[in-house]
Amino acid sequence: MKIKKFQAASFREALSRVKKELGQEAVILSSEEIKGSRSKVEVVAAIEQDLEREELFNDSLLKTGSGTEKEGEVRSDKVSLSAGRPVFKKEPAPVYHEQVLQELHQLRKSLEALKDKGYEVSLPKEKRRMFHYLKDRFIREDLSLQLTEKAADLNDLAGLIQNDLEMGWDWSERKVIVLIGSTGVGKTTTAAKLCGQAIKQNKKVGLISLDTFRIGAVEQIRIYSRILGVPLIIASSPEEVENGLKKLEDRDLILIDTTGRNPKDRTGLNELQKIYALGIPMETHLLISGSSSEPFMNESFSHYRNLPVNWIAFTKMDEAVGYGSVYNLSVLARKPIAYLTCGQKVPNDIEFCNPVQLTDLILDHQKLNQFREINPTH
Ligand SMILES: Nc1nc2c(ncn2[C@@H]2O[C@H](COP(=O)(O)OP(=O)(O)OP(=O)(O)O)[C@@H](O)[C@H]2O)c(=O)[nH]1
Ligand SMILES: [Mg+2]
Repeated sequence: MKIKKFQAASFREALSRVKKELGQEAVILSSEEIKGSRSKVEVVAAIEQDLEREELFNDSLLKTGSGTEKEGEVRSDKVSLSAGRPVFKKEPAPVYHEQVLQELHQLRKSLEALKDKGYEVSLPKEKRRMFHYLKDRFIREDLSLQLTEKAADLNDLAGLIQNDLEMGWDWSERKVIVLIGSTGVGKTTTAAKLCGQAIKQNKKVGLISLDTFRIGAVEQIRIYSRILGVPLIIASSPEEVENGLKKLEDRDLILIDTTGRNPKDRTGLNELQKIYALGIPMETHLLISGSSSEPFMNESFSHYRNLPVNWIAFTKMDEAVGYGSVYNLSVLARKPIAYLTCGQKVPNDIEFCNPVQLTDLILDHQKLNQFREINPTH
């Protein structure tokens, strides 16, 4: 690329000189007005490689010996004769040369980066700010964009998120709840927490455990049933579940704890299908760990999506990096959120918050521990 600076009395004159010297293909890199007693304009123009190559080729015909230019030097158009051989007069490179090249390089890099970001470029400044605000809170790009398009300003975002969040789980009527979810997500602990909270509200509670698979699982739930003073039935078949439910007929709330399975393993699903085949009215809570990665959350949801999931509950929110994934999953799965669990303590570490409070947590307005100080469940 050849770059040259032109000064003239007017832009028109400068441009015609650029065309004359560098040709029609020349591009203008910068232009500015120079104030003074007689105002002038300065135009920096460049011409692409081909012409340069052509010139080099022509020059090389004139050159003798090795005579290539050192860095920082440019060829002059003027040729003089020295010892009968034509040589170029070397002139120091104009200061702007390196700078302009660097700026061009930077400009190209920025343009490429912007091109990669696609739609982001087309967002006005304020919208771009909203988009990044949401993305920084782990809300998916496509959902962030949707919210950004709908919102007039940052304050609008909270309202939009609240509207998208379906919540409001309650236990005003008698319920049989099946807790399902991947291994170690917190099913047994959550069953115990729900029992404890229900007891606080003077409800009669019962526990059924289907987990005879994992070593120690029966022992774990037995300890909880003993501490909470709740009847426990261990069932290893659908018939035993049916019989267990009959025995617990006088209970306001019955929690069925199930075996945790790897979301890639379908065996667990078949066992659960048999329980649903009993035709007994049950409510299913799919537990998803808020501390797991978003792809894992999505996989866990997909694994159980063919079961009659009524509610999603997010566990281990105390270990979560952000709450955006809670919004992402509930919107994409189109399932309401029952509650969040936020620690290992039974029965206190469970929150039955509403969309306004959850939105505050998602948007990071209120940290979880502050929220818990303001809204003690105990
Ligand atoms: N930090 C944190 N830990 C939790 C929470 N809920 C449960 N845990 C812990 O997670 C671990 C697994 O909990 P469990 O209740 O046994 O999980 P599970 O889903 O029943 O496990 P499996 O039956 O083996 O599938 C235990 O150490 C719990 O104390 C929570 O909300 N926050
Ligand atoms: Mg368990």
